[in-house]
Amino acid sequence: MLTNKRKVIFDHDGGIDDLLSLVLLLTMEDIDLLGVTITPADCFLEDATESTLKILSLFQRKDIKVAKGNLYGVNPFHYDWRAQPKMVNALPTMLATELDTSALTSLSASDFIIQQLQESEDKISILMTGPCSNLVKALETHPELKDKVDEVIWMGGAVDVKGNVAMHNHDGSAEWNVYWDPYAANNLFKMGLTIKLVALDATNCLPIDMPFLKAIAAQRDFPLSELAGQFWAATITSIPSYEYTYHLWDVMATSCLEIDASAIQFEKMELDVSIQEPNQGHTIKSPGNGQWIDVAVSADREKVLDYVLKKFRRGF
Ligand code: AGV
Ligand code: CA
Repeated sequence: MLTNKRKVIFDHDGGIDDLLSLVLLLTMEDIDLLGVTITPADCFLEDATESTLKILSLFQRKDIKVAKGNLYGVNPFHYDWRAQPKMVNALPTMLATELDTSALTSLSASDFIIQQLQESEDKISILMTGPCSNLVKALETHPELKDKVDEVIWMGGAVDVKGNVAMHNHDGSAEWNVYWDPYAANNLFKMGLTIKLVALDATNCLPIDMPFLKAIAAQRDFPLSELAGQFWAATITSIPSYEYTYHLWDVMATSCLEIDASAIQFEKMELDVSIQEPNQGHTIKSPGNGQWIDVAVSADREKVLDYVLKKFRRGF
């Protein structure tokens, strides 16, 4: 289909805000979503595949292909986090939606990315809200396809703030999407791509708290708000210490595709990724030695909130 819309592949890892990012993406009129690839990171693969297919069905977008990832990082997510998305599939709207697997491709996520980049005449942007393993594998095996990548928008990293990894052998400096596969992230930052990194530095201002849930609940007559309120409610039992509190992480990264540029502030930084203990996965400033990356350093809380609330005032 000939279109002037911006072409996007969405790679997510099945978490609750990953799935809400898919919902948000499907409301964007100027985006041509070519496919959804799944990283089995902050989820179990079959749960995330089911939720993804059902969300596409709810939007009548079964034409969008879905590819499952087969790569696993060295630092697995906590199993109780990986089980969170099971709640999503148990919600009435999801249970009442029939599972249709016809949009599933037999290609792995990285092979699907390769195929799309090879076949497209236009450049493609990659939005990633989980670890970056699928994209990195695709570009390692086909380096010539780097030129086909327009921009990478990645929810990941923590630069001038502490991270959200709390493990025995870690100093707490890393963000989980980078930590899961730090080797892939280290390679990603050496590929010379144009990268927008939506780091904890910016997302910290938007925790999923009661006032936020109340604001969504107040507009629950709109089907998207009803669904989003239920999805986010499932995150509220996260132990309320910083490392565990849920934030508007992936949704903020996704919003970068259309939100007013004044809502999220970016700064160019030269970054590298540590692959060693005790700060494995830390996105470190590395003057003279790293890759220049546009890092989201802060966000206008009200503008992002208004945007999200407005976008969810509609049906499927
Ligand atoms: O570090 C944020 C990333 C986001 O992509 N994920 C969750 C989001 O999808 C990992 C994560 C950090 N803390 C978490 C996470 C928590 N308390 N529960 C589940 N996932
Ligand atoms: Ca995620």
